[in-house]
Amino acid sequence: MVFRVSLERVVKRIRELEDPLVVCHIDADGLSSGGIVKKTLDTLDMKPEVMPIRQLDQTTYDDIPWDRNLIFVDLGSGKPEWTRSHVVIDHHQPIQKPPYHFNAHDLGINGSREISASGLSYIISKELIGHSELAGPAVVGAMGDRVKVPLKGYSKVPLETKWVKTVKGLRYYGRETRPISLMLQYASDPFIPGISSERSQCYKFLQDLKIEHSKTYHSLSKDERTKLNDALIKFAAKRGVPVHKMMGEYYILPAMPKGSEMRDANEFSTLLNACGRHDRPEIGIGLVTGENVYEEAKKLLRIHRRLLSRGMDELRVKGTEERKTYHLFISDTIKPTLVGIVAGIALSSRVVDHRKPIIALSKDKEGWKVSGRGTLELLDKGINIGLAMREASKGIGEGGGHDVAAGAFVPDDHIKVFLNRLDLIFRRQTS
Ligand SMILES: [Mn+2]
Repeated sequence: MVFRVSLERVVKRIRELEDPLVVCHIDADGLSSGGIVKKTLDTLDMKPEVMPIRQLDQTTYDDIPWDRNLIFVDLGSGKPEWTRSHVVIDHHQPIQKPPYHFNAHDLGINGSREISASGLSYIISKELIGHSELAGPAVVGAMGDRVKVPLKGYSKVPLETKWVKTVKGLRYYGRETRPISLMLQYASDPFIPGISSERSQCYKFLQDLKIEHSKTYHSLSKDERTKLNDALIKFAAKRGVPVHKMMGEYYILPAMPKGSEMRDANEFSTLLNACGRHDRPEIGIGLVTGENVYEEAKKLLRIHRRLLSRGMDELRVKGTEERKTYHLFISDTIKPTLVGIVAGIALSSRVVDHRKPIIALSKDKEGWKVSGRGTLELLDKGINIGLAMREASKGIGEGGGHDVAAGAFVPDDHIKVFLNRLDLIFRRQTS
């Protein structure tokens, strides 16, 4: 009931808005959501504008035309004092319940693991224009924000359509665009000893199965795919890998071109992230709304990959400082927007010991951008990076995020205290 009432109130409000401006976050979920709302309002001939921003705080406050009719997506709940009279579609922890805020938590949904802003945006879109191809991006945003798979509850609404196909298979990255040899080499979480990060072993493994290594997972015949799945699981089981985490449900966008990142929801989310993190969020919005910007986005993805691999080189050369409960990596060259991804790769590819979380620091103006990453295994042991970041930055900085990936900003003077606090918090979480 709360859900229906809230939905109808927000939808009615959106219809009334003149000359609306959509303000969205620049990550995959933010761009998916922003694109969904934009395209929906385009369809209604409301001619919206979109303004993607890195975050909503003092540093961006002055950029926002507060006298216009604003629709915030994937942000806004944390600043009710600013967004109170505007529409907000968000899944981050709310502080208040203003009338036009459509927030997962107020609707009885666990916003951090069960739905993304893109999922909520799609529900609003469906109410306004019915089911549409925007079901695809709805799932893409969910993958970007690591919503729990199989999707459930309201997150399943896009799955009712022909624009999203639910399939079962290996949960590793690159099923649509990477040669299988590469997909296996980069397979992590769960990590497979003897396959992950072992290039020549991957070739041998495929050769033994008589599977052409340059084919993609999706281009294998059904028989080949079954053969590969079975053999890989058997191999991994012998080496103590939690094999139930290797296979699972994932989502394909069948209307998208074969061989493009846009066909696999996970790969699409990486493509969007590349746009946002390399200062071309409008390209990401264009992908979602169906403009002809794929080649441009691909270029950004290539730059993204190059910078990540340079970041990994720096981490390998410099190494990490070992704290009691975590690895500390202080980067000199990696962009603040990429350092978290590099930290995540280091952990999942076991370049650093996977039994401790990693905290990475990158210099940002008057302070430090902090990124923390964990693994699913660490979550099982009680680690929650998001809560740790929030607690450690209390009174000295700003921090928060998801259980497995989170960040903070801490001024120079306080970074030591912050890092010491993290040690105490992680110890408490696992005791
Ligand atoms: Mn989000």
